[in-house]
Amino acid sequence: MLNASAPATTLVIGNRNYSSWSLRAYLMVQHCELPWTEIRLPLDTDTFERRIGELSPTRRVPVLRVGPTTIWDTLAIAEYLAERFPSLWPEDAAARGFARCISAEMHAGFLPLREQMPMSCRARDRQVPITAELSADIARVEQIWSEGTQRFAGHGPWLCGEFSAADCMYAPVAFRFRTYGVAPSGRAGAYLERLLGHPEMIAWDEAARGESEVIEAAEVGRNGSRARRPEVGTTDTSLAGRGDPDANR
Ligand SMILES: N[C@@H](CCC(=O)N[C@@H](CS)C(=O)NCC(=O)O)C(=O)O
Repeated sequence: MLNASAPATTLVIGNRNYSSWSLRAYLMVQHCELPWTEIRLPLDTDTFERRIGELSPTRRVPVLRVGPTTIWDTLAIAEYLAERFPSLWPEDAAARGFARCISAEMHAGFLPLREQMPMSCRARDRQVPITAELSADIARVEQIWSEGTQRFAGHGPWLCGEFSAADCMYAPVAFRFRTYGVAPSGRAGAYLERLLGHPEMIAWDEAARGESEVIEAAEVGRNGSRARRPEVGTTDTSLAGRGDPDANR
């Protein structure tokens, strides 16, 4: 924990219901037990447009502000925090290496998953077509979750043993899987339940339910009826409905 003379820390986030990158950073600062104040700018609103420029050089959230220092981009926030709170990465070198790899992989990839299954914590029973690209992303997530929880089980029950930044990076996938009915089996399934049961995930989820903003573009797959269209390269069109791409949430 920081001492009393530590500079004020602020986390700029979007709506809890929709902002998956904000969720990741929130879990990180909470894990570090860092006292912080929140600036919440709901995405796609005039408030966001009016204020984001003065807070974020990329006009995106999350942004961490510690005294005069501004840190943007979730992976950079993880590394910045980990300099003072090393427990944000696993202690074991092999686990730490794996955690960094899969965190980078999430940060740089999984675009079909992020586009085709936008996070909306409140939403349930949504159905979208499982395109070949989406199916590959889901399979890769399941593989990572199975491998991590098996290889590092000796250090703890999380993705790389002890709870770490890697769990934060994959946390929004848990809300997505719940919304779109993706139910991994075995170790990956158990890990999904563990993530959804994390106290900070429950707190975030409850706060999301209290939010009133609705971003229609992220509310896809209602009754399997939105924007149905065939996909190039689709191997499974059994699920109906595809919403608007939204990689930025
Ligand atoms: N690479 C950035 C992505 C941040 C991002 O895309 N944030 C979204 C919200 S989850 C955003 O600010 N969107 C606003 C916009 O694109 O106007 C990170 O890792 O933090």
